[in-house]
Amino acid sequence: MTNRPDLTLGRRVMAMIEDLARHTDEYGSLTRLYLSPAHRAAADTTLEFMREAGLKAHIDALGSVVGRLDGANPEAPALLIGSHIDTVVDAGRYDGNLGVVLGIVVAEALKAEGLTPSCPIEIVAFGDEENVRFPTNLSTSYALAGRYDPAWLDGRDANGISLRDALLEFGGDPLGIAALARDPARYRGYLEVHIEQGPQLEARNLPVGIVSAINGITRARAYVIGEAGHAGTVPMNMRRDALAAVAEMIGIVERASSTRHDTVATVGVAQVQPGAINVIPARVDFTLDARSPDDAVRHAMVQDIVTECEAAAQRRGVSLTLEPFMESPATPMDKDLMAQLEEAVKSLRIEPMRLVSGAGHDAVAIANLCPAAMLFVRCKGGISHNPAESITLEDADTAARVLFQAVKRIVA
Ligand code: HGY
Ligand code: MN
Ligand code: MN
Repeated sequence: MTNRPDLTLGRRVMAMIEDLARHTDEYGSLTRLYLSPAHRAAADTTLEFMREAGLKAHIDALGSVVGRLDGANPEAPALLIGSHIDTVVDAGRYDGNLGVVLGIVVAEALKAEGLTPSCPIEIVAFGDEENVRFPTNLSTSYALAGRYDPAWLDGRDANGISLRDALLEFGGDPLGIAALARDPARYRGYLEVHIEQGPQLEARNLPVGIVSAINGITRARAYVIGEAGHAGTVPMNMRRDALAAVAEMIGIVERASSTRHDTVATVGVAQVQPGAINVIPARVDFTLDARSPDDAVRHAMVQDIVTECEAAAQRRGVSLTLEPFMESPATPMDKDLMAQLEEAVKSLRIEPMRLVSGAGHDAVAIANLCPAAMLFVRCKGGISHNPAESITLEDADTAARVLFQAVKRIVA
């Protein structure tokens, strides 16, 4: 395959993406949370895709779909390619799914070109990258890196269902998790292709880019407790209004992040109790998601946010409880694999741009198993975690051809 202007690969990618997008837990939108019925259906479809591509495929103890092409020397260290098929709530269809489909399409293209890779190629569709349902963090990819925390099995979703019970319901096997850990000596590297979920490639009019590092993340749950009261009778200076306090705290979060370089922080969830138009809010539960490519900067920003929010709570006579529950380190990508991606990009006469990933990815976990690198694909308006998320057929085709060239360089 040299330049295939006929967009064959792109069409195959888009068709598989559409097939997967049918699997949702919410009619009318795309929501596919870890171990849900839609995740099971999407895993079964991915299994079919992998087998049709000639891969030996199975669904592992944690629900990840794993396909393997043995290659000329099945004992040689394998190349791992993957991403995730779980989604956020009311999601776009490319986040995660694109990287899994591209791996499978490249495996098909190798076969179509009669190319046998020198080593095994393993393609994985992870299931818990978004960490939306359970208080976990990249649990299915950390399992491959031998870093699954058994305590994650006791985590519960909003309906009180434990990850363990959901896993059993899905057809998974809590007792089979330890055996998922891969031997680092048997893996030469990991490639993940993912939509950029940001505006930089589009601004530079580039279809793809090479990721240099992935942001570190701190996530916390918080709640503020004030006092319910009659909205009509309690004077403003005598209130302990939990929502007014959180409004001030959200301003603190915004200032702490926008006054630093390359940092972001978000309050994505806020639940007000009792939630009546004529009652002064008694309690607000909210979340914090704070990120930076530099761990020391991130920790300093979170500390400032906590200190200033505690002072605001004191002034307002409300209580603040803030519990960090997830830490993900800033993760530099592997220089050699980045160079391979760069050569592949240049072989298609595309300018190789490097950029930091603001979003977290399974590559953060897999970087604990073997060298990892990522290729970003332009998405319209940088929009993601939104049903308006979109890529063009041409960019899907370009991403497939770049990945094909990179894989050929690595496993030739
Ligand atoms: O939140 C993230 O960065 C990723 O999309 N899960
Ligand atoms: Mn993703
Ligand atoms: Mn995502």
